[in-house]
Amino acid sequence: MHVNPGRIRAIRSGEARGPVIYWMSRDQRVNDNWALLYALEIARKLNESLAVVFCLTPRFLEAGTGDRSYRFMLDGLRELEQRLSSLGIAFMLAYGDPGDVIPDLIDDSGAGMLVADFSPLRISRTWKSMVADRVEIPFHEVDAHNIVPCWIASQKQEWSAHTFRLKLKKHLSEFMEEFPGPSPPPRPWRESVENRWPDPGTQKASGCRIRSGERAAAEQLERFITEGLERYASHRNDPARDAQSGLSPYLHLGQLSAQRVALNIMALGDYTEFLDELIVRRELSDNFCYHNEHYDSMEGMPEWARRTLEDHRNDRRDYIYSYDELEGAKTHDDLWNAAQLEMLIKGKMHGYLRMYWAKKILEWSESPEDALITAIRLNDRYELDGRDPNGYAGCGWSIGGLHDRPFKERPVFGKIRYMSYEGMRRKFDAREYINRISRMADQ
Ligand code: FAD
Ligand code: FO1
Repeated sequence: MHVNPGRIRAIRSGEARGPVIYWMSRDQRVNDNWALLYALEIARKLNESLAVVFCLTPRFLEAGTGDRSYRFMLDGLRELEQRLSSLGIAFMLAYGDPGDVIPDLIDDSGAGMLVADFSPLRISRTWKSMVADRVEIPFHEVDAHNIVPCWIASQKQEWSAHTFRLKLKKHLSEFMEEFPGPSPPPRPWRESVENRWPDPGTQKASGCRIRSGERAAAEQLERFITEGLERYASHRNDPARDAQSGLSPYLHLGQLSAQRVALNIMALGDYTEFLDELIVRRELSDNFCYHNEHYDSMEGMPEWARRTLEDHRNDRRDYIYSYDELEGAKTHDDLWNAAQLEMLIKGKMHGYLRMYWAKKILEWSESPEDALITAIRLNDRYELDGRDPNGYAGCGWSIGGLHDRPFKERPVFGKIRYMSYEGMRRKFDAREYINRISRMADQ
């Protein structure tokens, strides 16, 4: 079986000859990975070897090597090294800026073909164009993250989930195929590889309670299917109950394929609410970041939302909190503080509270611009699933009216959808949630 050519784009074309390198970044898994399958397909065609390279940078957006998110990622990469080795595929952990490291590695190894996975984020695109400028071998990119490749789903930025859903539906049956298993390449990598792993002792003790890696991801999916899926539609917006899938940290780092999740769940029945979040909402975020270079600033927000926020720029704010006060969960609002603490402790805030959390940052900041910067900074610093298109779309939706419509006008928010403390208390048992988080903080 061949990888659907619609998933593949040539960043640099040419005739491939020699060993193949898959530069892995966003899709950190062995199973159900179209980029790995494509690299294997080329290696077979050339009767050549394959190595997977991960280029570790000291910082990635708001995260740095000592942080919990790095620890989580590195735990998964260690498991990946073993899985690849059992398939006869070399794994190299390289250090430094990919724009330098990848071309040097290609020169040193005599590789004849480079394959990369896809991300719409600015940083990943910059890395790729730096690499493309320096290499002279064919360089192909595979969208192994989205079910419908981002460049096929839509050729423009979509303004609502509704219009995007209609476009995705046209392509879903073509791309929602079962994955073949990966098989060993025809030849082993010429040299044996000894990776130097960062010393876990130098990393901050992690308060992370979420296990990392492909195995943990598959187990979490199974657990959700047996224990959570049936009550997802009715309880997913209740932070006092544990009815979300818990899959986002794994999906973010590509330790789990969204297409695998969709295939397994679609085989069980009609779980529209879950599949709509997993497919439409998630892929809409990639559409946003891919087509809008200002995805992380107010400049990238819809015109109506910027106008209404401008009209209310000088409205009186009852509270204004500094970044440090927000980071330290030191506001007058016990529900907001609990949500912030959940993120600090667990690395994963409940999805329903993320909306409330970001909207209150708008209410308590000097300006919408400050609010968006603060929300993204905290989200990217502390969420295990942060630094992801979903985060930019989520903060944009809450603060900048992205993918949303105008609501009744009110102070500070203008026509941006508002959420209140009282409204949250009517929807779920806020006291129960706050107590649960304070017990977690005491542990
Ligand atoms: P489930 O409800 O079980 O959903 C399953 C999967 O569907 C998720 O893992 C995710 O991939 C996708 N999904 C669900 N809701 C959304 C959504 N609203 N938009 C896009 N995809 C969605 N998600 C992130 O992955 N990373 C982030 O950094 C992030 N930051 C957010 C910030 C704000 C302010 C808001 C409002 C939302 C944010 N989200 C983010 C979206 C959403 O809240 C999370 O994806 C979800 O809570 C993750 O938990 P789960 O996997 O248990 O979700
Ligand atoms: N990708 C890399 O290629 N190298 C890194 O060092 C790296 C660090 C990193 C840390 C936290 C995190 O959440 C993601 C990180 N990623 C890194 C990127 C990631 O796998 C995705 O490519 C992006 O999040 C784009 O969606």
